[in-house]
Amino acid sequence: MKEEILLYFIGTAGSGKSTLTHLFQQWTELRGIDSITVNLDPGAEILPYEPDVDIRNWISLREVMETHNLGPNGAQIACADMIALNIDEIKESIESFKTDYILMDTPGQLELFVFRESGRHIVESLNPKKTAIAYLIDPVLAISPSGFVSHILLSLSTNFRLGKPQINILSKADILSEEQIKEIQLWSKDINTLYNAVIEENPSVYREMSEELIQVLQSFETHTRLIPTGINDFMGISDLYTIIQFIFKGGEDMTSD
Ligand SMILES: Nc1nc2c(ncn2[C@@H]2O[C@H](COP(=O)(O)OP(=O)(O)OP(=O)(O)O)[C@@H](O)[C@H]2O)c(=O)[nH]1
Ligand SMILES: [Mg+2]
Repeated sequence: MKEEILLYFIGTAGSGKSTLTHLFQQWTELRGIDSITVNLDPGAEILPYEPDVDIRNWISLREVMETHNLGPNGAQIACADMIALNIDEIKESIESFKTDYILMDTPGQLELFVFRESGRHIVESLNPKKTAIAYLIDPVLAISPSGFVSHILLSLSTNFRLGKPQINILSKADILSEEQIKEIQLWSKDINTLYNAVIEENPSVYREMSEELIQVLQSFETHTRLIPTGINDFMGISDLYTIIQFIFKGGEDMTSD
């Protein structure tokens, strides 16, 4: 029996979704765990991996732009809805692979997948009970305390919309120093440190609003923990894998099957 766990990589544009999809696949391959990759980005021009299922076989951003005389943003919206319309065929194609991990690389613009109905429809149409979300936090955007808080709020919105187990990832952590990683992790673990850092960053702007925002984060404390990942030596991938195994199998490791 294959696990057939769907793992969606979601994050802001350029946060490293496609790279992490590829890294996770390489990591599973090295450990003899079956996985496939699914590209859900109709506008992807170059991917670091060869997708097993590719939305571009059904929908092409360029074609939609030309046929409907749309600019790139309008065409992305049209494409997002077209993916949902083709979901039965996509599902059939995914199910033809009997595999343990189905790695779903989502489109660059997070809002297309998270805020439009089509993204939720896709998640609910494929195996929703075996679905987890890897939410990528781009360190370029999370290096300041206010940037970090904003990103965590976006992660919470994603969780609110999709309602699936979600793991926060600090992607591209190899571009940060060890001190920077520790500092961001401290913000994620200790709400008071985060609050003080936000106030220190800009007291006049943040003093009033931060208290309430931090209270919101405090009540969702588990969503503020995060795993640093990076391209060097599969940084963080085994931690991510362990958490997913824990979510679906209570911690049982498939490599020991
Ligand atoms: N140093 C470093 N660079 C990374 C890492 N992951 C991604 N990048 C770089 O960041 C850029 C964006 O990476 P992608 O994997 O294409 O990000 P994405 O989220 O799929 O991008 P879109 O689909 O266009 O939104 C590329 O130049 C990658 O080489 C990482 O772990 N470390
Ligand atoms: Mg991508």
